Amino acid sequence: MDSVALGRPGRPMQPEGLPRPGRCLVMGILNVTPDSFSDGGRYAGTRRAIERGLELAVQGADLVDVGGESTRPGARPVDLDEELARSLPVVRELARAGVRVSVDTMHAPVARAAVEAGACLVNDVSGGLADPAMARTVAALGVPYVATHWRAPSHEMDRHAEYGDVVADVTAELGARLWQLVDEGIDPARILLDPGLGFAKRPEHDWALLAGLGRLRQLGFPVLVGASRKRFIGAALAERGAGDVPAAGRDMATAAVSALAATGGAFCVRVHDVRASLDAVRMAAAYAERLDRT
Ligand code: PMM
Repeated sequence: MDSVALGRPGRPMQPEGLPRPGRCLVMGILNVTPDSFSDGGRYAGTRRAIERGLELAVQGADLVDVGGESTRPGARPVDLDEELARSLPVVRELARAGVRVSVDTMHAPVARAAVEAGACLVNDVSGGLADPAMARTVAALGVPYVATHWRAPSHEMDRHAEYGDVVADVTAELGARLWQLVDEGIDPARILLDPGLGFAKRPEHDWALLAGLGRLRQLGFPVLVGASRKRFIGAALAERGAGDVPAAGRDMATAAVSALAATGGAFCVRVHDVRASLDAVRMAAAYAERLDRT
């Protein structure tokens, strides 16, 4: 079995267990961490985080992605108990309130506990590389799984941002990863791929991947794009001679990138500002419907 065969051209790009609104999905970000790069500390308390999760759902998030460990460049890993203590009560309460919750974790015990607490998707920025038990755990849980392109832990990933053709390299590395994930029991119908913008990538790599989503999609799997407030957006917004626009000023540009990603065929975008990206992907869907393909 090779990665192309895995993707089975013609296979519907709709993972089992996720909604079908007829547009790109919008996943709202809920970092229950003191140190994430753009919202670290804002939702660190359980009660505040639950309120924020409910707010994201009201704003129209198709999924609320709860994470208890920062993955920003340079971040140090947190203790498993700490990650569980941060994310589990939030997952449980939101799921109880009827919110569709995903869990952003690289650790199998957290993935398992979160799904048992009501999460319906595991979002693993390491694509199963950080924890050798992750693939088998997700296979047993039977939930959709986001496999992100990843080369190294956050504290050393910047040293691994070397590529020939970044789109070809990321596609090949994710293709090889898929092979192993399926080999370890994950149902291919439940896998989503993610190019991992900002993870061992420099801004030029992120732009190339965004513009090259079509090549990644040729693997035959739905693609999730996590561009929200990332450095490549701040760099592209910088006025001549000035520094990058800070994270807090990147939401409108993020929405524009969401429209670009949706137009490029993304299945889901992961964002901080749900309302703006929801409008953006709706515009992309309306545009795609009328696109002159002659
Ligand atoms: N980026 C971050 C965290 N989780 N998950 C996926 N699937 N894709 C991403 O690009 C991604 C992610 C880091 O950003 P944040 O600190 O704003 O959450």
